[in-house]
Amino acid sequence: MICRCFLVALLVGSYHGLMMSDSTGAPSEFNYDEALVPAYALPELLQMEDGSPVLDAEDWMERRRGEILALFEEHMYGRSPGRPSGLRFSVRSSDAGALEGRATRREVTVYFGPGEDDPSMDILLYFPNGTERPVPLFVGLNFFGNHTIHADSSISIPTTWMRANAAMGVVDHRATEAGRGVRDQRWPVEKVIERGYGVATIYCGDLVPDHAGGVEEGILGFLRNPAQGDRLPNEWGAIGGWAWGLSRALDYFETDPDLDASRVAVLGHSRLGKAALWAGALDPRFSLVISNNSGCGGAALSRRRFGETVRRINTHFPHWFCLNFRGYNDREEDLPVDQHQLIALIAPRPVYVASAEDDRWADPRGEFLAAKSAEPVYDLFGLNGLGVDTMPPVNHPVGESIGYHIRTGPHDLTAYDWEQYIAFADRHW
Ligand code: GTR
Repeated sequence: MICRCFLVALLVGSYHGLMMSDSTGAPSEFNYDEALVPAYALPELLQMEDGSPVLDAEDWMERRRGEILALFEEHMYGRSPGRPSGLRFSVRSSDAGALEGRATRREVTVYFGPGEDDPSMDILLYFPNGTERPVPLFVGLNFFGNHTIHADSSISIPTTWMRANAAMGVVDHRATEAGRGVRDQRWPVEKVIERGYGVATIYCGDLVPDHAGGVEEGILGFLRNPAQGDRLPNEWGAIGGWAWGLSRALDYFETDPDLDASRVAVLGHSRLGKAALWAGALDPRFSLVISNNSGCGGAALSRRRFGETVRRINTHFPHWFCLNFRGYNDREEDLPVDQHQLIALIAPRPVYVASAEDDRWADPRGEFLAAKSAEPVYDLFGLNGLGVDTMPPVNHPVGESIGYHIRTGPHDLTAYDWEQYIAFADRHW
């Protein structure tokens, strides 16, 4: 039963012209009251579409997993193409004297077509010197350019379109020198290197520019069949495109003898955390998957309608999901999937879901419950998931094959978060 005042909140929320936010940064006219979360039933994980039960890991891998993946493609993220035939890599630079000699910095351009003007993405990599080869690594997209993650003056600055953001040094929708290192607190490169891992990042706008017209540009426009006409209802959007780019980075890692492509953790924050989860679900080569504050359309259960809703995300970000997803605006209960199934698609590989206490917009409890509800699939593999039944207190990480924490503070990717991810990777690798 959906209570009336909650419906009113939703209707008001769908008018987003005058968005107010409270001290936590959460837009205020959405539901933040646990008592107003509608009653819901999650779609079955362990029942095939023909009604028969999933009895073991083989049933899951051979049959049920594919059914669920197809539903996510059809109704939510859209269908992604595979590796393009024209894919090629060019190492732009490699410097073994980076970070005072502690690391190697490498920049690699991945071309998606044969032409020099075809879309491409730049991967920035740091990996430790003097450790065993090949090196396991973390890979994630960034919001405002590779040069923002570290003050290192040798990092190339992206030339592709960028969202306006003066604090990130963006001028006329282009990155500038002023952005160098402005996001270094989200990317503790030295710390990751010290712990023996590499770190790789790509500017998300190299793949899909993050604006409503982005579906016509970048790789989405480039890989579209010109004869097709309008955008198809199940055609991929930005999240699909970003996830696809992460897999293309993995294609490169497989060719680089310094890197261990069998131990790559894909991680992402917020919208890029949604992309990391979808990449991990689609591409079983990722050995570990990390969702940082990914919220609606990421780790949070849609049916709870707590904080960001399906209508709001489709309205504000019409380019993120496939067109079919809009059919579930205000109809979350009719979605054939929910986000516990996205997490379950990663099994038996380890997955980590992280929330932040003040990030109510992303629905921390909904993220925890999705992780918890994915456990039956890990059980099929004889693996322990979270190891707890209720949400842990703040700053108390839990879990074996499914890691979870809620930390104090706002929507962000922090040193605390990284510390847990590195420890999780230590345990699994
Ligand atoms: C918000 C959006 C969230 C999340 C966030 C971000 O505006 O509503 O779903 O993706 O942006 O990416 O920082």
